[in-house]
Amino acid sequence: MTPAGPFQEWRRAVVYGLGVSGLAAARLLRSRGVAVVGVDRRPAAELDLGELAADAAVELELGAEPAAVPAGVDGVVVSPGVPLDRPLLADARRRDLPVLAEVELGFAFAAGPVIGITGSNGKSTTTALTGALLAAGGFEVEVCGNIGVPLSAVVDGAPGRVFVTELSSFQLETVRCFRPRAAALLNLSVDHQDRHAGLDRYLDAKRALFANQLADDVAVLNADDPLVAAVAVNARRRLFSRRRRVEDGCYLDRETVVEAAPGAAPSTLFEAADLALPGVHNLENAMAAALLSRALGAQAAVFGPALGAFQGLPHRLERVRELRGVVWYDDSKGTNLAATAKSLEGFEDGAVHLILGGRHKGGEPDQLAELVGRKARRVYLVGEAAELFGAALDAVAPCERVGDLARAVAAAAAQARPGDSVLLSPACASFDQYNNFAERGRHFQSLVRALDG
Ligand code: UMA
Repeated sequence: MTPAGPFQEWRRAVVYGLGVSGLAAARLLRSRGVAVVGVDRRPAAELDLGELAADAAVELELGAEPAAVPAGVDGVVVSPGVPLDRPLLADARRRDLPVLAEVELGFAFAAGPVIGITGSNGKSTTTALTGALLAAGGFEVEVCGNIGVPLSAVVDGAPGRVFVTELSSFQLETVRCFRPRAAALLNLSVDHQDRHAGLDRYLDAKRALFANQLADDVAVLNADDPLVAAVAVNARRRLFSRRRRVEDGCYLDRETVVEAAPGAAPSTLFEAADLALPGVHNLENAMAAALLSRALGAQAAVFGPALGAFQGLPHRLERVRELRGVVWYDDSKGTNLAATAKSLEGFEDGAVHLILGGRHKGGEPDQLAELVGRKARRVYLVGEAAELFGAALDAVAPCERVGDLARAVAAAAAQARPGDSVLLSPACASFDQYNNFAERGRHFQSLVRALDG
């Protein structure tokens, strides 16, 4: 197919960052005959280049990032984790070369409707939920984007599939033609300020999701979040609210989520009790997912059963097992202080055995002190940040420096009593002891499953 946007003119492109998204972008470009200059600060030994390493039309600049764009390049595809102030990107802008997100490239080749989902919290769950609702409605679906599988990696294949794409603010910073058929902004709170230098820049990135939509597209917005409700859109604006009726969108009426549309009688989308996932934030996520699915024509009758069957994503407050009255939870995705605080809030006071630590990502661990003091019966500290967290929390709860997950699981199993919960929600990255949060979560689950019944 002929790509939308600038790519049809490209003969040679820089792909900046050769992680998951850069590799997918490089492969998509190569499959369309575009030569690639792959740039990454990591050496080849740390990358998984596969067949690209032997491709004569792929040049590699590895181990150090060049400060200037090589001659004869038509544009740059940038990975979300590469900050836009890197010298090579500044040089590209100086020369008026396009610097485009990997999702922008993927979008240009997508032969089916694209749904875009962003927000500060709940993006991955809403993306997966939307995929589940559409699949229940009979659609062929690809669930992709920031959730883990790049859009560029799934666009080749049968036409007519729906691409349900999670978008981070990093990805949205460098979109240009990206036009989702339906898009949702779930909520906004201060996040990623290390990268965006101020809330305005962060909001601008989030707003970019709607910038290319036209009147026949759909924009789904959270009416209960003032910053989100104030976002201006060209598309049909559909609101979701737990607190008040809306004219176009959906709202909670006692325990029923009702759809409203101008000129149509209100009708039931689903019941709050249909959801398997706990918490009001998941009700909001489900409302957004239902409106996005309706935008593609899914029938509401399938929503209740699909929401009941959706058990959530791995490593996000995932219930692993109950053993002798103690419930074990894997929240390995809780990689910063705010995420761990949010997870802890849902637990009963004084009944949590909390496993914390790993590689510290910033912020003051004593932000957690009040909550840990209230919720935790005991804390088990692992990884590089054990001492940092211990110093902040020793005064509020008994803290054991156990070092690693195997010892944390053994210690918690010895201490926990019926009615308690054991929660791995580390508030830290995993990279000191694991390749990523998923590997850490899988290791935790295997240790917990191996405990004697
Ligand atoms: N690199 C450089 N120079 C730099 C920075 C990075 O060369 O200055 C290189 C690194 O050495 C590495 C590559 O760039 O080889 C990494 O690129 P990346 O950080 O963009 O990571 P990917 O592997 O491409 O994964 C990205 C997303 N990562 C980030 O946004 C940081 C993944 O989201 C996403 O799942 C994947 O694309 C597929 O779309 C992860 C994430 O943490 C889960 N997202 C953040 C979040 O959810 O909060 C935004």
